Amino acid sequence: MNVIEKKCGFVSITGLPNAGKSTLINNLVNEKVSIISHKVQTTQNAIRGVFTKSHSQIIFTDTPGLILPSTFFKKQLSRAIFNNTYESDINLVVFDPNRKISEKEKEILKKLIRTSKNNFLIINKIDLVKKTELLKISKKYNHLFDFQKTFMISALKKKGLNELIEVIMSKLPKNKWLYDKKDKTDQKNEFIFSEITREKVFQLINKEIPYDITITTEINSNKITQFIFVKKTSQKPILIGKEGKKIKEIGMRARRDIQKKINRRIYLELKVKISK
Ligand SMILES: Nc1nc2c(ncn2[C@@H]2O[C@H](COP(=O)(O)OP(=O)(O)O)[C@@H](O)[C@H]2O)c(=O)[nH]1
Ligand SMILES: [Mg+2]
Repeated sequence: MNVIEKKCGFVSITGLPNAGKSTLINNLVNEKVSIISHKVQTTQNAIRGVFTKSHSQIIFTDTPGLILPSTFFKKQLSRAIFNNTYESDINLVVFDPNRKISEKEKEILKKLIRTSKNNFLIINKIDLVKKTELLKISKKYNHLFDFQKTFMISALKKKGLNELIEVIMSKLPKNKWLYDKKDKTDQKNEFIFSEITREKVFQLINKEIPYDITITTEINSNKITQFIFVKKTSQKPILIGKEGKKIKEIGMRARRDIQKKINRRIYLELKVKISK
């Protein structure tokens, strides 16, 4: 009998904040599993996105951007990223070629790359940078760090993603699949809906709201209620806006994305609360 053995592996997506990691995971698995923002540190938990094709399954994990571990919270976050990549089969290190890296960041990246196996250099946002510049950057980073392969992609424009998937698939270990063929993530709808609304808050409100707002979601058939918890009383009117315009716009955009995700109409109610 001719049985094709299944392959399955873990691929972590790492790099500095704003490099395009979340955009990449969403476009690799063709579904919004992680939220995008120009604001740094929006991805708080390690988020999984699953890609399955013929006999191969790739489990991607999006991580919060690497940050200099200055506070206890950041130290924990940073440790979580390192643990995650340590267990991965491949580590994609994503760079924004428009951004210079500091000496401290260089050290952190070196440590990350040293403790991970199969590191791939991913130069993202090639739609914004000249080819000659990209080659220079590739040379520089390959000299600085120990990469097995280099890819130049645009996560946003979906350029170079198929090639990346092909190479990853060729390196997957023989393993049982962990997810069903049709699964794209292991997150519950409640979590995904909260993340969608969090993304809209960041899109519509700039500096006044910190990234550590909490959103909870309750689903009651077609009625969804979300509580947005802010830390300070002063943040509440900012979220609500003049005559409730801000919160209305947040709700409209979130509802649109949620409906697209589950393919049916819903009623969305948002409530802003001060967390104790
Ligand atoms: N022009 C361009 N922008 C991108 C690309 N990939 C990501 N971005 C933008 O970069 C910003 C940060 O993206 P995000 O995925 O949240 O980065 P993360 O912090 O690494 O997860 C967003 O505004 C994205 O739209 C790309 O390939 N080209
Ligand atoms: Mg992100």
